[in-house]
Amino acid sequence: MDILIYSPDGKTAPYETSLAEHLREANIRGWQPGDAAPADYLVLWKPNAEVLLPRARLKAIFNLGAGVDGVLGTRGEGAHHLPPGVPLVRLEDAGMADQMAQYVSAAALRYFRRLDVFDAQQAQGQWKFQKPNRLTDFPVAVLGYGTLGAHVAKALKAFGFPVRAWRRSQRGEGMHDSGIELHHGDAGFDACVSGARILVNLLPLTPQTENVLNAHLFAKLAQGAFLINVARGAHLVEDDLLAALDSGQIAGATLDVFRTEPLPADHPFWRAPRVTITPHISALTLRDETVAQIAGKIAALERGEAITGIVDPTRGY
Ligand code: OXD
Repeated sequence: MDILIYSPDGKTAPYETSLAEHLREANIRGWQPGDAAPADYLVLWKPNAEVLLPRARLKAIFNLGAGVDGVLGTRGEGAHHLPPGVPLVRLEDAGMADQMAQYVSAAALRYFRRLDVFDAQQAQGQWKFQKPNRLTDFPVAVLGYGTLGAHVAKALKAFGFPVRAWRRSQRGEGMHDSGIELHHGDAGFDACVSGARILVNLLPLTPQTENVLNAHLFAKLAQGAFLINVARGAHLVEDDLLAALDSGQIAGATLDVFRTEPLPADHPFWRAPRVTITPHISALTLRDETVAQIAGKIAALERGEAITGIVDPTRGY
């Protein structure tokens, strides 16, 4: 069995070594320009078009991340580069769900416990009491209720936040899951976000979700709401956020993802006092967990078994 690994930075060696430990009989190679040789499996992140050219024997393509917009393109334009009939498989959790839950909980609790306000006071040398918030006044809306979104929503619920969540299609569950109020489809979107104090974005990036974090949506949240974006920069209309911060409609934003990464030095977010910036670290791809998951799926496919995590390229996730 031949496995070909591609990463835009060319640093495939640690993945080659680690995969070889799981799949001892496999021939594993890192992609080099001009490599059009057969491969049974491709393991990749943000591939160029050449990597995806039709390749003899190809059985599946594994994405080294949860979001597949790096393969399909922001607007799904890359879908037609995929070799026909070859499933694209995304990473499921692989240690990311716990990291996401920690990051989002930390950001939500920071706003709820007003640590952002105390930070600002400290910078002014101010010792000043702030009335505590009540959890009942802090409904959280989580956009995206897949593997990561559901884990995040449950973590927030465990802290006592009233949590609502939205996903595009209903998957058998009713209107509640573990105390989380669930909403679906276009009809359920407003009910999920209306009056929310914290908006958490975990949506996949698709043509339908690009620019979803915009002035129209911000106006539906509670006055002085907070935004936590851990999905993709292209979900956010940046000028709308800056205007909502100016007007006070949004009181603070924690952003881990940006349209251009690294965030350019002259970007206004760097100077926006109520924007917290982190460098796309909310949930890192952990090599050991990732490789174990991919190797397990390759072994299952070789045994002729079905696997989970197969992406529907027309939906984009
Ligand atoms: C992912 C990411 O999609 O790292 O997994 O952003």
